[in-house]
Amino acid sequence: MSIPFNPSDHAHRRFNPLTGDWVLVCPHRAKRPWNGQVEKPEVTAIPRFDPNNPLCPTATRSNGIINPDYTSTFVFDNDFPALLDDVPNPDSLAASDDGLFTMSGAQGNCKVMCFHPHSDLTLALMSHDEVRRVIDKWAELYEELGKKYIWVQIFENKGAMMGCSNPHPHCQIWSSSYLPALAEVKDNKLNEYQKTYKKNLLLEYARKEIEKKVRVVALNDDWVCLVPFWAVWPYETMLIPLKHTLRLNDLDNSQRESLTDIMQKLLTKYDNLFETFFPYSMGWHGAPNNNEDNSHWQLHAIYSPPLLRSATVRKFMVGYELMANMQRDLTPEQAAERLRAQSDVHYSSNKSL
Ligand code: H2U
Repeated sequence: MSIPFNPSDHAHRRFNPLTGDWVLVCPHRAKRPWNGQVEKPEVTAIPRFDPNNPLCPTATRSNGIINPDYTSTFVFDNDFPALLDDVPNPDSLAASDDGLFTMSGAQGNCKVMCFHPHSDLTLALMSHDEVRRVIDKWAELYEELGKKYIWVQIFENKGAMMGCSNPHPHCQIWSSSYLPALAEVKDNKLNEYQKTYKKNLLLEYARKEIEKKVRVVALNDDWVCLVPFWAVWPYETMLIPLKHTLRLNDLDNSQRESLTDIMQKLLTKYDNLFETFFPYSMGWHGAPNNNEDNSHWQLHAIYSPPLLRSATVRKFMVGYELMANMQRDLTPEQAAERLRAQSDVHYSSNKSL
């Protein structure tokens, strides 16, 4: 082949040093016509208050408990928790010496956190102070739950397309007695990198991405928002603090203020991209709570949005992705460029950040 390689035109694979996974990038496919499924646009006319919505203030939840008339954030134990503290471990006979039928115990706690009393708001549309209170509450919960659980997973499923069961702005917090699979992989990879290169992988990565600029979506004094070099979802992004920070509760006042700014900027750009309430799953990853040396860790957030071409055409992680290798069409650089180009003023309002 005599044509020189061009990553914007030619299929190639990229390595994710955080997980050890590869992603297949096929930029030429972004030009193909789409005859597949078109999702119904998400219903955006959500009532501010619905007495039958169990996440609203004063509403009655499925278990009969009445929510307080909350005015800021509101946290409660999930009425249908996936993880419970009071669960026995499998006995030693359950460990199989042929390596084929191994079980391990799983204890934990699941909480739901409402961001705001109004159902028609999102983090992009809430005020700066309201979002700051969400960040403070995340940090507080992280600290409190981290005293008991090795891993505290804060995540937000936004939009029905991402399995969110309720339009009210909220996230979930699942704390566990074990390191979840992805956390364990990252812990190992971050540790290996630190040992090999004598550098913190994510701090080094963030520094180099800021120099290169092509995948940076937004930058301020404390944070960078970028489309990772190894992104799998079309508009996947990461938020990384610029200084070494292990966990959410380690963020100082300046980092929390600038996180509020950059998060709202990103979420506004997301919404503006296809003029829709952009669906996504997001989550925070920080050092495990294991009293070990975790200097190889660096706090970060990951946003995984499913939309590809419009408010109604999504990326499906099916066939090749499930059976062989994650695959994407537009390049991370193209995705970053499109996000960067979006206004910081939300399309539905005159609100400027
Ligand atoms: P999702 O929209 O991401 O599914 O989160 C909503 C959570 O709220 C879900 O986990 C919980 C569900 O179990 N929930 C309650 O705990 N009580 C209720 O009355 C309704 C929903």
